[in-house]
Amino acid sequence: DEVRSDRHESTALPESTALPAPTAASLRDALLHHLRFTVGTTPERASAFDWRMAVSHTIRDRAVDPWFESVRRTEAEDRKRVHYLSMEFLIGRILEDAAINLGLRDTIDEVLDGFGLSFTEIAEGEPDAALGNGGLGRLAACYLESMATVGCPGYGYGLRYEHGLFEQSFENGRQVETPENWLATGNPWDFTRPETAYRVGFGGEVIEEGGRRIWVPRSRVLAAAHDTPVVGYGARWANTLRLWAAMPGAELFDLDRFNAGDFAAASEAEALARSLTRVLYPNDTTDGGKQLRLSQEYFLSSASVQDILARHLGAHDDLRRLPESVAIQMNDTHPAIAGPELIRLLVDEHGFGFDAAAGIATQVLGYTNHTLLPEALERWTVGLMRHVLPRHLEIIEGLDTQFVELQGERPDPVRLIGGDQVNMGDLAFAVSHKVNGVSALHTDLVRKDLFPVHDELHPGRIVNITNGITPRRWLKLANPALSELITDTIGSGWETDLDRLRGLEQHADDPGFQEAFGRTKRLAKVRFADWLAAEHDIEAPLDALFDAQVKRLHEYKRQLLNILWTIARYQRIKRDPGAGWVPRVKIFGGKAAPSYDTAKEIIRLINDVARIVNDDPETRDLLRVIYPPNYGVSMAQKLIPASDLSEQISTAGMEASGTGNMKFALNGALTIGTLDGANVEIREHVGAGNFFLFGLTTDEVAARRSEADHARTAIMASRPLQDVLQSVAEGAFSPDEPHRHGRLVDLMWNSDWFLVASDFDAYDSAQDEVDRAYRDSHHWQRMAILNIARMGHFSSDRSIREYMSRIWDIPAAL
Ligand code: GPU
Repeated sequence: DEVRSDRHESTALPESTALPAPTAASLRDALLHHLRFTVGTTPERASAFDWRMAVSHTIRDRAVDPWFESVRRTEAEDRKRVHYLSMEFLIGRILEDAAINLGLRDTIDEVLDGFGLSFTEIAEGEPDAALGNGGLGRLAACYLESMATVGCPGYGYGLRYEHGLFEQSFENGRQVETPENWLATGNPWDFTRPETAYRVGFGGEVIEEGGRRIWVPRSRVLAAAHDTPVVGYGARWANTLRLWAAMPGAELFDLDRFNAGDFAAASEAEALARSLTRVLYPNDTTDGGKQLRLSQEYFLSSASVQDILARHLGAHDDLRRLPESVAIQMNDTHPAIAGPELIRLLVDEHGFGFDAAAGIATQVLGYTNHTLLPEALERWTVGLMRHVLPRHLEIIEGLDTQFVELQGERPDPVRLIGGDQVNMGDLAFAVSHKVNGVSALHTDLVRKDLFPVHDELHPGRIVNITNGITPRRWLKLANPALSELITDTIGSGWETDLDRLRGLEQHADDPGFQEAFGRTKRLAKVRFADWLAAEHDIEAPLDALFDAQVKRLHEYKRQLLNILWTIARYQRIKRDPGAGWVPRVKIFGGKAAPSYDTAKEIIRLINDVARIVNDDPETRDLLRVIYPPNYGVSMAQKLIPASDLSEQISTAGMEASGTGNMKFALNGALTIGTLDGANVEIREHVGAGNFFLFGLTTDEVAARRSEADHARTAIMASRPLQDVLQSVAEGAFSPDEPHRHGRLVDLMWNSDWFLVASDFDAYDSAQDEVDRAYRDSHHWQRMAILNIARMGHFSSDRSIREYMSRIWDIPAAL
């Protein structure tokens, strides 16, 4: 149901319009041109905003040639492309990242300097593109950047939410959410393509006509493309991030119904269009159950699959050969309806038989699983599915029948539709040729606990691809001082070949290098502390150990363990102030889903503890608790380089991978962590001696949970924990409302599903070990340097190359 085809992207650039070489002089001319003709002002009158717009357009222009050239080559060489479908892209700011990848970071700096302006200040005016919740969305952003850097032809497909993740503030320690508004001042990065638009149907019924099933939707919404070029490092390749916006417009208004007097129905599609891409669902590890969410997922899937087929048919006439030119990767089950949608289009619109269509879909699709948490495994009721997507329900029933047949005589077969629920994980598995977990441990558990039957029926379909992070944003951009030191020491090249960091190993014991590394850490601390003071009026003592836990608030991530331990430390300092404590700043950051009450109570406890501890003159030089509000990508870029200790303390078996863990270690923070997710592999790479391990293993967690009264038993065995819980229960941190945290204390004693009590003493001992190691500064610096040197494996370039060879079957174009 394409409205107009894509003409823009295949247009090769005529020689004559190619831009002049990007010298300071030519960039200056371009900047003044944009200031005058795009922004409509003069250097004398331009505000910081005006300058940022002009700079962004100047930089964006430079992405266009590599972008067109990449499309031209992909088409000329008829290359296979990957299409990464994700409900989330947690990008952050774009300007500085683009400038770095285009090799223009220093030149534009120089140009702005000529106007008495600071590039850094201008860049920091840009709002974060926060079209995601946490790790899953940030991973998608790292992967797009790596695809462009290694030369993997492809597209990111997502939704252009008008409002990204909510903004968090604290009122009396409580989380308050306000709408985010990143588009309010215009987005200089996207190319709007109102003519590249598809109709997406919702609801209605399926009728039979000449032996064919025909879906007659009740309403149709237009999906319009907005494209952002994604340039790889060195600008040798660029891909497209295509975000769909639901478009109101004449197309949507049902004039026939209106004329027939059905006024409400006539504007139904219009109302749906207005709400579809209005706002990102703020749940991390989603707990769905909302019709609008299913509609969003279908809107993304349908528009993207239609676009993919249209592009294929623009160059080939045979859809049977789709798997030779197209791979589609589903980022968790959120876009899993793309499977049934592809089958529907092949069967209903292109005349394929069901089995042939399902076969093609399966060869094209891949599914990445990001969680085992039962509340996060998407399920939709059959009733809702029939109401929103009646034809897709029939197709899922067909796939279910196939899948049950495959299981032969198995007594209690796994069903894609179980009872009155459609299981999106089972569906995604059934329509994919590869299913991957995101760390070695997680993939093991996916095999054993989540999909044992599927695994038996399709041996080899499940593979592991451990997550990665882009070293451009998370080292070169975020930590310029350390990056420079690294380049001075081992030369450049590590940006695209992160294994070269190994070259730092031989300097780990060198006091000169240690000192230089220490200076970069200090600089990062100053930068972060200055920002904290300016932005949040929070003071951070620079000589303390910076101990950070930043991530979404979730019980399984155990911020509660961290804050309870902080209270224990506070009590000990009070008891024995002169015991030679290592000064610590405990840094927390992260948002709770607005409906997640327990997570919000934990936020309040942290803020309550901060208020008491930070105001206590006896302890404030030795212990500080800070919780800057509204953690996001840009805050992470400042905080991570400044950190000494990285808290990765989830209950074993529950964090699929973690990626923050990688960012910290790459910036020379040591990890205190459990054997969970990618922690396991990080520890193997950096060396067990350079990692503070504690806690129950996955198997021990399962065993402990089955012990009656494990919480009470563990608390009774730990005097420090008892004291902590008692003080919280008595209101030591909420004197105005002594019982404020009673429910959390009660949860600890009576349930403690996440085994905070069981791991408390082990965590406490590991924290003692941290102090001991930190006191020996040479020892600490050595460990930190070895962490950096051995993190090459965790570049997202490595992850993407694995996807290309093991799932997508795409060779690098470069
Ligand atoms: N993750 Br499912 C999210 O951030 N959101 C989700 O909805 C789901 C998973 C995270 C995992 O919790 C984290 O362990 C992992 O590193 C990340 O996805 C990327 O794989």
